[in-house]
Amino acid sequence: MVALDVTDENKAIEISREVFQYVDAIKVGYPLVLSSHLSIVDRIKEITKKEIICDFKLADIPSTNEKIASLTLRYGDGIICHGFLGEDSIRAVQEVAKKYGEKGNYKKVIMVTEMSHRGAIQFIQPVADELAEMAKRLKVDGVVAPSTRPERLKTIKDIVGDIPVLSPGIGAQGGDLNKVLNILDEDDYIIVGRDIYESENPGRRAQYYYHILKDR
Ligand code: U5P
Repeated sequence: MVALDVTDENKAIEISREVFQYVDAIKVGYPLVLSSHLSIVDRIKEITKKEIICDFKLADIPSTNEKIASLTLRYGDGIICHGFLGEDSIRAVQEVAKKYGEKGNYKKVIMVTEMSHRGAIQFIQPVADELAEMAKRLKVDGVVAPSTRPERLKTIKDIVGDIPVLSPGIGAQGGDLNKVLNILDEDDYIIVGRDIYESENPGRRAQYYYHILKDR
C-alpha cells in the first residue's frame, strides 16, 4: 500500500499512474486532501482502479466520528480510525460503513493499535495489546501496527488473528522489510510512503517492493 502524502494534486496523480500496477491499495491522508479536495480520491480511483484508504485517524466522540466517516466513505473504500477513544467511537464508524454495505458498497473500517514512531512508546504502546483485543472483538477490517518494532508487530498480529494488519514504518522510518516479512501473511499490507514518492523513480521503487513481496 503506497502512502500518497504529497501536497500537490498533479504530483499525486502522476505518482499514482507510475506506481498503481505494483500496489494493492493507495492510502491518502490529510496532506493530500487538505491541499486539494476529498474528490481527489475519485480521480485516483478512476486512474488506478485500486482500493483507496483514507487515513484520517478519526479520534472523536461517536457522533462526530460518524459525521466524518459518512463524508469520507462517499469517496474512500476504507477509513482509518484511532482505537484509544474506546469502543463506542469505533462502533459509530462501523455503523456508517454498514449502511454503505447495505447499498452494496463494502467499506473497510481500520483501527490503529500501536503507531510506528518513537513517541508511540510513551502513551499508546502500554495499551496497544488491549486495543488489539478490542479490534478483534469489534471485528474491524484491519489494524495498523508498526514495522519499526517487529516484535510488537508480531504480538499484535498474534492477538488479532485473522484480521489483516497494515504495517507502516518501512523505508523512511527505518523499518527493515526483511525483519517483518516472516511475520506478515498474504492478507497483510506494508505501507510505504516517502521511500516511494520521494524516490527519483517512484514506479521503479514500487516495483522493487512488489517483487520482494511477490517472490517471498
Ligand atoms: N502512518 C505511520 N505510522 C502509523 C500510522 C500511520 O507512519 O503508526 C502513516 C503515516 O502518516 C504515513 C505512512 O502516511 O503511514 C508512512 O509513510 P512513510 O513513513 O513511509 O513516508
